[in-house]
Amino acid sequence: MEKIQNYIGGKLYEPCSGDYLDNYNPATGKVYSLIPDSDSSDVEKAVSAAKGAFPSWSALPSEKRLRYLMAMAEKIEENLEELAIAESTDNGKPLWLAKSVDIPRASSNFRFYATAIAHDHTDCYDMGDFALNYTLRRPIGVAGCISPWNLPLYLFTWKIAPALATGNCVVAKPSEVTPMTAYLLSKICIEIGLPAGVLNIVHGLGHKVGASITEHPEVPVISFTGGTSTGQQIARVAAPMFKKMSLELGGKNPNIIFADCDFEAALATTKRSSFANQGQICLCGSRIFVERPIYEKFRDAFVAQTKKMVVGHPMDEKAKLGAVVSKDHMEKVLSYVKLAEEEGGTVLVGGKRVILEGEHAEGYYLEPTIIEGLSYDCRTNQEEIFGPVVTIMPFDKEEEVLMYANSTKYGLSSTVWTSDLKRAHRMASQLESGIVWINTWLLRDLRTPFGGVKQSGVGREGGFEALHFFTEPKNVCIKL
Ligand code: TXE
Repeated sequence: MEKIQNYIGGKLYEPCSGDYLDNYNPATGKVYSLIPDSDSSDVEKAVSAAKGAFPSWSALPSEKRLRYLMAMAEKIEENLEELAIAESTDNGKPLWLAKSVDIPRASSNFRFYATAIAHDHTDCYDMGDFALNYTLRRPIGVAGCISPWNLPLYLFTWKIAPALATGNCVVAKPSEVTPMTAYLLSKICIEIGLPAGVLNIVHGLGHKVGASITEHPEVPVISFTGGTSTGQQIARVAAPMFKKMSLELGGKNPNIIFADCDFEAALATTKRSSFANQGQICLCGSRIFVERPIYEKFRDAFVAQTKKMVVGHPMDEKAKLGAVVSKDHMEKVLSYVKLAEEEGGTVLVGGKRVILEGEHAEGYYLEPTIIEGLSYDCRTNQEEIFGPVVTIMPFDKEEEVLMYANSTKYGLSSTVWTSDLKRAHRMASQLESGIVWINTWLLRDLRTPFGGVKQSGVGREGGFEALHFFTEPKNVCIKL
């Protein structure tokens, strides 16, 4: 049984405790590897390694750091197949999805930030003959990066890349549910000769390893992606310590479809925005609102096409959906289907566990599920389910659907389908979310600010937002 190891000070180590946790393959429901059950002593080792590496790493000229990040990007590309199989085995997502989205994006994350620091600049405020101001942007020190299980390497590197690019050193914790690609990344770091201590990866449980990173007095900046309640817990600890925090949390995103939309495009994309990655993307459009004139036509076409979607094991090329990430999560999602029916909803398609043949019989597979007949403010329409479950309902007026869309405690992303340009701008300006897609979904330009409002988080990732998050500005004013 493979034993994953921590990566600290440039080397691979067993956890100080010597203890390990089971790592399950969601496609079979079986344990297939072991994860270090690390604790605060492993975090202490990692923080001191990061502190030790910081002076020289932060002093490196950016074009030197750029080369290390480019080498990471290239090695990830070279190891695409192995990384994709590891990701798909660990998370349950179809292999074709890991190969086409997760791993290529991990490579792009490193490449994007490597080149960003080659062109970054700061400001100068010229007061004529009187004085001159210039802004210095300097790395902060040891950054704590904590990431979730839904897009493991994709989101892990989305934090690590800008943190390293700006000259910080990192103590990173992947989710204990999907540790494998982070472990393979540590081997890539060793292969490319990343200086010891620049990146440290400590595996283990959130309340032990994650909490140790969050509360460590020598980790002044925390970048977190995960559940809203965990984000609240992190903020409770880090805020009184005046740590800088980026919190990318949950979502309950509206998908608003007007009668004047491009019907086929809206239908095709809605299938993806509803069920991609088994609905385990914080950006999924889990609440679908359709203008009444096309409501029945759209609903019936969406149900008919969803019925045809294949749920299969991750290595099955025909599988549109693979396994959800864990038994607990499968049961959580099924409990929401039950709640929806208790709240008066009707399951139009799906709603049940799928039992596959042979070695996959105990895997965690769920049918893509569409539910109608619920009120906009019931729990099913207000709480994040984070599985292949969407609700659908009609609306008559813009003001009505805006009220529905903005009615949750979340505000991460929204999607609007219309051919009326004025209405598109009007809706975009009134929707309470950090991201609005018009006639598309999940079209990503890494330069754009990424993040949500309300309980979807604090701060933004992406582009220069991330470079500014991982640096401290200092204004120097010289009297002439
Ligand atoms: O997230 P957690 P989970 C949502 C989704 C999901 C829920 C919980 O609704 O059902 O969050 O998912 C670490 N201090 N999203 O359990 O618990 C933990 O070990 C420090 C949305 O994965 O937030 C893991 O590495 N760290 C999200 C990371 O936090 C702690 C994607 C995320 O775990 C900690 C995933 C603590 N006290 C889930 N407790 C998105 N926005 O994309 C846990 N962790």
